[in-house]
Amino acid sequence: MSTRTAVVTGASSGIGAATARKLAEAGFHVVLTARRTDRLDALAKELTADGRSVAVHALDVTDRAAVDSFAAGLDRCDVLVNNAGGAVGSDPVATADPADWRLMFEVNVLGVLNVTQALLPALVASGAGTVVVLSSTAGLATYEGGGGYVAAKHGAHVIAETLRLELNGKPVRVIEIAPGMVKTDEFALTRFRGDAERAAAVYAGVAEPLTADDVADTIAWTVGRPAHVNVDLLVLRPRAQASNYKVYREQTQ
Ligand code: 8X3
Repeated sequence: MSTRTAVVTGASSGIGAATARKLAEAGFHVVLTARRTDRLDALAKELTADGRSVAVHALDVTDRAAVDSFAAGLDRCDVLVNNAGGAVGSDPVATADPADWRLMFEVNVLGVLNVTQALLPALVASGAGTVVVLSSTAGLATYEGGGGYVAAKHGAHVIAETLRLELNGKPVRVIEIAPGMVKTDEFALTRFRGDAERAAAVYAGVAEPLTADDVADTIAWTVGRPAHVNVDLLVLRPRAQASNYKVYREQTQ
């Protein structure tokens, strides 16, 4: 029997890369996917040197034909981690650019749909499949300026909820992970279109925002539960964040 295989989307950085590491450490053969293969290659080299089993596949989750051909080439799939996603812009609904919204819907909603649909037959065939959907606390409650991202993450949340109902009776569980404030190299920077000052302000005075490792550790824990145990939805935030709005910030001067 071949090794259990986990596919991670958006594995080139942040939560995706950290999750790939944890699952490889847990003994999975991990298929690292993302658009930026140079980063995947570097991660694969590091993991291989540590004796882990990994493969790299360039993948844009919004490209359905590419997703289908990726799925057709996979020997097996036991775990799918739908991690690829992100926020672009922080404009109010009244003035937001529909192009930003389209982009966020493409990656956060249709990306999850594309990859999940394509890998579902293999996940069912595994006899004990797991679909992880990385949503966000933005998928459960809204905030001003969240607009398109909040709407898209609500979409991801609804995919997880609906899929769980539809798969009832099949050997596939659906786990939703909803992180709050996570400090990664890219999330806030992308949201603010490269404005490093605005990106840094998100975390200003917050003693310990979550790290990508914190989230990856949680994902690996849920995936590691026995197959009959389904962690439906797990919300995690740093202690300093009591809600999307209420964040404790230490005075810096
Ligand atoms: C990221 C959390 O609060 O920036 O998914 O929307 S938040």
